[in-house]
Amino acid sequence: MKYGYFDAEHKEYVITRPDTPAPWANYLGSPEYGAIISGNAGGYSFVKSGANGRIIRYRFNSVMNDQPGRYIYIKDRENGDYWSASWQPVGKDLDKYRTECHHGTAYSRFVSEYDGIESDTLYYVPLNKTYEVWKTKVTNKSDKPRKLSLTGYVEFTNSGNYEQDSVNLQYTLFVSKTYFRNNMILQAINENIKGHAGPDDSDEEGRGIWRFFGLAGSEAAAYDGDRDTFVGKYRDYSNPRSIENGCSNTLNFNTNSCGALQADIELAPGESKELVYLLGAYAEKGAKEIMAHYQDLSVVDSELEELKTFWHAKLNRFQVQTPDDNLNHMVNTWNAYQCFITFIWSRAASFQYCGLRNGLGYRDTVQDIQGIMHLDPELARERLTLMLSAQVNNGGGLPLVKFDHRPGFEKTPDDPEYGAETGHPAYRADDALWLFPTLIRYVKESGNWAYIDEVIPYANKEEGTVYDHLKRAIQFSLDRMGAHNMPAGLHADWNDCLRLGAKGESTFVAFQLYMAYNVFIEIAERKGNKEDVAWAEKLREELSRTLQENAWEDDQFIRGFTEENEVIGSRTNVDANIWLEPQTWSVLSGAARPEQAKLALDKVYEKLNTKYGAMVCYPPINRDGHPVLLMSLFNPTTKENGGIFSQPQGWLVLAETMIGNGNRAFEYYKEINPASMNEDADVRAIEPYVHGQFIEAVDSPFYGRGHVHWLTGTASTVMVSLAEGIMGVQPEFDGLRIDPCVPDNWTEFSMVREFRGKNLNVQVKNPNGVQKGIASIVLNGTPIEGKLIPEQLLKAENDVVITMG
Ligand code: IFM
Repeated sequence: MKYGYFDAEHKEYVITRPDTPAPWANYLGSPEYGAIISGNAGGYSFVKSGANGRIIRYRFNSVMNDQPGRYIYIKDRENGDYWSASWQPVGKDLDKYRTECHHGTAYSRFVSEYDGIESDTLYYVPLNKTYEVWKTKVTNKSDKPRKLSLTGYVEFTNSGNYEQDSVNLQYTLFVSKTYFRNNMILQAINENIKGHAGPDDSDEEGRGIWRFFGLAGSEAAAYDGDRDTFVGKYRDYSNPRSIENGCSNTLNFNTNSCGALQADIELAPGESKELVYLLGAYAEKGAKEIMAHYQDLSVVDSELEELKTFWHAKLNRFQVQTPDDNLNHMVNTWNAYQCFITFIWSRAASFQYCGLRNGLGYRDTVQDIQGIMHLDPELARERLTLMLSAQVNNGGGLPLVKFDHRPGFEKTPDDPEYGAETGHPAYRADDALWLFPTLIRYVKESGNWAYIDEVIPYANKEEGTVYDHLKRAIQFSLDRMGAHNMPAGLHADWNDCLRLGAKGESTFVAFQLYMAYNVFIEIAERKGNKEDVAWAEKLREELSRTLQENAWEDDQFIRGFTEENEVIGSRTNVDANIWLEPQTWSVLSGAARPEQAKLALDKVYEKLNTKYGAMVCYPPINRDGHPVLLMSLFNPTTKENGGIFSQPQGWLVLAETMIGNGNRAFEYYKEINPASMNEDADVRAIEPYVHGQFIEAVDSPFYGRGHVHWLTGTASTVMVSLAEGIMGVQPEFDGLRIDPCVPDNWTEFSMVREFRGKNLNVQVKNPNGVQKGIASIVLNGTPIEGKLIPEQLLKAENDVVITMG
């Protein structure tokens, strides 16, 4: 079943059937003021923290699903019939109720029509503002005058902390009150208390925590501030008492609070009326200023334009036109936008993440940076600097970088306080090693070679140049080697479910270390530091020998060793006898010999591939728990336990392009491209325009179903595999290499790419149907030697013609 389509021109996904198999969401605003909204206007908003600054409710795991949200009810006052501007919560018969939800870049728009009344409702958070705007335009398309009531509705939390709000009712029910003043419902929490530290605004005397829900464009004819009065006994959001009977001007006291504002309007045939609802965590003075800003409703148009310009300018730095529309939609809009959302929000808030994590995960964040590198290298640099400052002076990364991170003063996993505060009691083996692929991408994208010598503090004490940080990251692994002279797996490597400990070893981390040596050698050579080059080359050779002697088994790499020297991921194991990560990373790191690379990737194709992507290991563990392989916690075929884990799919696509297999790389890409499932959306369930964390694998009763939408490292690995692998755009220190690896039936494609402030319009021709290889490059009419387009030859605008062959 198909529920919508991609609108490439407007960079939107348009949901045409609102009864989607799961809530299909969009992100508005930023973590300063964040809002998540589904295709039925379900979702929640928060200020600064999804866990502690939640201002409106959304019930996870609840029936009704995907409620509550940002509702606008429309009622015909003459016949008493009512519906909502989004299909839910009233849920009218879809034969009579026509609707489209346009999810765009940081806005969502719902255009609906029922019984001759059209509503066009836009939700957004203005750029760099900390409140949200809902603008609705209602048009009478019938041939008779209509008397309508429009009621905007939100269910406030009684505490910003969503756990307190959900469970500590003996307290939170008795601290909130609502008022109706100046066309707004004002909610006060702990109104008598001064000096709250929470993110919500206090009044001018510093009292209380305040939120507001206001109406501009019409006087409120009636209101409610008490949720239970609004909904009414034994009813729900599909049939609230205050919609059937009209709002009753009831404010809450020792009950749940809400904001409901009813506007009564009359429309002649063809006439339209516009209203704006405003929501935020402001006390009366601030709220009034915001309300005043919207007295002229046309401000909404300019704010929407500003948002679009902001986002589209970022996305337009890299646009492709290939024979595959589904790939184009993702590269040009949705994968790119998801990379930004994941980068900005980390794992803060979604319909699965509640905002409980009080910081940035080291590994996730350093990888997320790669996804936006080509679109905003300066933003990437800022975050990279933060992550370098969260490296401990022993070279390891802090597993969690707190939102209030103070470089130079942090406790580390060596201090018990750090584990107690963050829930991370020990180092993970991979964290700081992610710096290598990310940092080298930054320097090559930006050309900012001086960054290598920038001095950045360590998390706990001391400081060093970026170069020094890299050297210490290597040293961290060298100080923690196991019996086979491979890095220990510690508390986890990329795979959170591997507890290899201080002596168990991880081939994944060994490949990461191998890549680290390569990057370090490249940088040290360019710096002219021969001693360091020799040091790293010797270590790389030793590691290569170790890997060849201990980690290669006929046609696959093993996953590692337990502390008891048991082999994980051996072809002779009963469970989990082939793993995806070491096969892909053996290639990405350059450690696999050419024949091993081919064998290892062929093995993946043979044993792990499915029509929805490659499983992370096979067979899943389906027996007693294993102290090292924690994935046995999960149902087989799920997540790390043999699920089609989405993040490694990007590594797989990239690895195939590195060995020149364009056909297979593209086959894998199609398998995991959410857009490929647009026509089959019931199988995938989650949004066809964003990646999720994993897909249930072959033996699942729900094979193909996706989970954990939006905030996932998949966004960045897949984007890198598309940009660098398939499209082949690889920045180098001195220029841009464009070396595509594509299916052999792509005869022609093009792209535009910004590189260091210059624009390149690239036409690629593939007359002989090859998968990889460059016959010629013509830059601005002049042929150039080799595959690298030198930076110094670039003008402001450039035409590049590449012929593959
Ligand atoms: O790598 C991790 C990530 O950090 C969190 N989600 C699961 C991944 C694989 O275990």
